[in-house]
Amino acid sequence: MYQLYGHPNSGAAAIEAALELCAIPYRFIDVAASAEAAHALEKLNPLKQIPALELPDGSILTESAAILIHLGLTFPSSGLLPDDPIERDQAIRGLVYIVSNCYSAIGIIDYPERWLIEADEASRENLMAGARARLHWSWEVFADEFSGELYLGEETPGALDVLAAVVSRWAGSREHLRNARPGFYAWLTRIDRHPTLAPVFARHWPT
Ligand SMILES: N[C@@H](CCC(=O)N[C@@H](CS)C(=O)NCC(=O)O)C(=O)O
Repeated sequence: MYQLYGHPNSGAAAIEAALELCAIPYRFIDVAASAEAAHALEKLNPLKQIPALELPDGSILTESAAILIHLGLTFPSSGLLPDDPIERDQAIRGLVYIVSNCYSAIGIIDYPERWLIEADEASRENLMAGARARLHWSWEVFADEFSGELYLGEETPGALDVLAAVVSRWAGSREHLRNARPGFYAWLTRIDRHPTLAPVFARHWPT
């Protein structure tokens, strides 16, 4: 069985949503719930980052884009990745765009001291503000570049939709997009309401 290491309000929500779209059994291991689970994660991923996915054969996948591509290729009927090779290329491009431009900026905003030699308060604030501005601009570019690849409400959402809906929840990105790209913002909220995804997101972000 697949075992997903994560915790609430995290990028593990994207993988959990994808596992639900694949309609396969999995176990969710909350690494914030016990020292034992946190230690198990550290053995699997020296970065101590989630999501990490243990495959049924015992091998480990980290990195959200790699996990989503694995699930899309292993369960093609899930629709996580498009069948058409040209569309699939663009979906993979979009996944890599999100993790390298948006998810990475979140890591800087959450842990600015990792990127500073002298982590005084002024340097931390300066770096966090710059990363936040860059993150919001990166989402504007994503909205403009990838709107043609996105879920329109008739078919099943894919991996790109799911990852965008999760990573856009942090560091004021949704609030920024509400004004800067209202059409894209409306699309994100439509993904949130998808009947398979809404219960997953409610577990991670209870209202
Ligand atoms: N490149 C990784 C980033 C994963 C990541 O930053 N996860 C966050 C939680 S949403 C985390 O584990 N942060 C803890 C840390 O970096 O120490 C991916 O795409 O999956």
